[in-house]
Amino acid sequence: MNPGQTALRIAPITAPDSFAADVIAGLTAKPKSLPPKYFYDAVGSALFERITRLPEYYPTRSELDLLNKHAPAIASLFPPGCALVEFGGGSSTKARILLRAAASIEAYVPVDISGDFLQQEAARLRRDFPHLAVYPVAGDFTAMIEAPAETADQPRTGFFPGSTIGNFEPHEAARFLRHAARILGRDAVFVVGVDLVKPADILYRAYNDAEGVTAKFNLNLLARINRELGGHFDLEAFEHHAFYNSAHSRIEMHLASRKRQTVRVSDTAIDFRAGETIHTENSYKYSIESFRALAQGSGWSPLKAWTDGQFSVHALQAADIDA
Ligand code: AVJ
Repeated sequence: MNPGQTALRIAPITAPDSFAADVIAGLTAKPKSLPPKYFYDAVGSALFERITRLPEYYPTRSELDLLNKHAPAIASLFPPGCALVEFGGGSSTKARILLRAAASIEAYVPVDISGDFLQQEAARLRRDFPHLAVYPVAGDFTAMIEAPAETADQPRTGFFPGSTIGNFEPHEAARFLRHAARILGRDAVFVVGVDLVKPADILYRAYNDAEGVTAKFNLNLLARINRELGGHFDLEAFEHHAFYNSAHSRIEMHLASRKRQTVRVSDTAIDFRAGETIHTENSYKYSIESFRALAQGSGWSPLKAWTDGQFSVHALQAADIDA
């Protein structure tokens, strides 16, 4: 390696791939479910990119506008010489807004399961921000034990955009926030993007777009099982269902069997009743207040929140655990 060039740090931080085991467990459970993290193979990631540009899917546009508009205010909260740790930072589009605004960021640590994407992105970032140290970590960010040793002496800032936190059950979100507090350490600031509760028709349209891209994204999970695990799903025999469950403040996505059928996945036969669904995703929505309460109960003090009425960006400060 050339002197002066930053080492690419890919640390194995998860158990070997458990896709097969998770799929069989989910499809043999009652009710059937699959973890949403498996949406994002190459095909699924490309479909998600298309979702973010759909007219009905407001969250990405809202969050980008909020970050652009308030980047100086957000950056002013960062400790000098800090390392920015992004949870799920595969494409650094949103982090770049903070990197441009905050001269205080000395290092950037994107943590993502897609290792190839991370490598490409790290190279581009080093070119665009020559003074920035980039330490990519390939792995599941919920399983990350600690920040890279290279950042041990730097104060840390966390970044968790996209309302990815909405994929967690509220108690899991609380656990993740506490976990992030441990990784980020004393005096850390944490910037979290959170989608807001709003009228059901707007939410419905955001997950039932006219072009059918979200349906393709959902069905790709079955296509991926066919490709990678020798599954025998007929994609025509399942349909995309997405609806707002107001009792739980969450969008639910399901794949519904159009008929009674048996589908073989490697050595396991899975029976479906007509209309039976596989629950593939929850996307929890919060109010500013309900998210603040969640953060407050999970090791963080709310510092500030920015919103356009649709989406919110929260800045949290690590609560002093010794106090
Ligand atoms: C990436 C989890 C924030 O919940 O809105 C988009 C994923 N699913 N359309 C979301 C998603 C269907 C997205 N998150």
